[in-house]
Amino acid sequence: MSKRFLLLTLVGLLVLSIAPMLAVAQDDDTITIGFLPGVVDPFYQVMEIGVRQAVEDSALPVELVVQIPENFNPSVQTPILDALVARGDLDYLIIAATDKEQLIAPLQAAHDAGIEIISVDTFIGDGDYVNGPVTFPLSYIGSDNVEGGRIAAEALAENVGGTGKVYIQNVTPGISTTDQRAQGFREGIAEFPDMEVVSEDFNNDDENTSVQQTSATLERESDLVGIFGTNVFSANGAGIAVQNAGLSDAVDVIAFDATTFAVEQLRAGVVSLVIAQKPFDMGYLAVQFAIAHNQGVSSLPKRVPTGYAVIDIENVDDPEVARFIYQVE
Ligand code: T6T
Repeated sequence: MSKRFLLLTLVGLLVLSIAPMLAVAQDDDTITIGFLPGVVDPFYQVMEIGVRQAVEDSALPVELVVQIPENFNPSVQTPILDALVARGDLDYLIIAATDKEQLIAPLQAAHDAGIEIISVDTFIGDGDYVNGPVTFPLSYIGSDNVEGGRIAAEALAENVGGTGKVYIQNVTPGISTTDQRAQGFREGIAEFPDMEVVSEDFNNDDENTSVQQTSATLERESDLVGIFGTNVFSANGAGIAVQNAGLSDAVDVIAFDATTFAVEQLRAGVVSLVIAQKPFDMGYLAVQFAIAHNQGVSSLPKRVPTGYAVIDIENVDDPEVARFIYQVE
């Protein structure tokens, strides 16, 4: 055997023996992040754009696993979460929990399996990840929803001259965000002695249900002056019902979430205020938090409120405001 052949054989054997180690080393460097939002809607679609942009901008290798539930429901979201944990490769999970109590145990199990949890949009427990009953998630990045409800109440009260009956079109009890929006709204309306919240309905995140419930309320409460729609489908349905009843001049609608449909209704005079959240920022920051944590940053804030853009007919064409409309195309 020639010396040259012997040398090549030895190098070949060496490469073969360390190749698996090299592969493992490469895998270990990749940060694997799961993204599990609440449902398919324009709000979470924009959040996903933010998530993907942050992954693209990352100087470090990131693998992203996205799973989107068909319905906004903990019994749909939990098995998807369990399956993500069962993959065994996630380092981080960015999740909008669809129920503040029911998702605690499955997320605790994910955390026990070694996955770091970042809450976006919604929280679990009471959302206080420093002193509250649930502290294991790394952070809660999302709107201040009590404040959002108060913004809605103050605008509505001003529009109707501080007097009259109002109605809340809501999603499902137990969702942290929409519970807090209704709470903030009720607190805001309570400051006006001549105003009253006559009722609140829950549409289970279904626009048609929102239309039906709002239409029934409009028939029952002939002197209703305003409606707060607490999210995309609640607000869409409320607006459609008011429009169908020909009551756009008599009933003021405040829409939470800046879909293009809500903005159309603003221009049509059905909706008077559109409250835009910042889902892109939520998604982008969440990925950056995961990467920072992976790199050893140990003092990430446990709560990051992302703020609002409040859109009305006066400012809807201002590019600095219009950029917060949820554009998904
Ligand atoms: O309003 C958002 C989100 O903040 C909420 O938690 C659930 O509903 C939306 O996704 C809008 O449909």
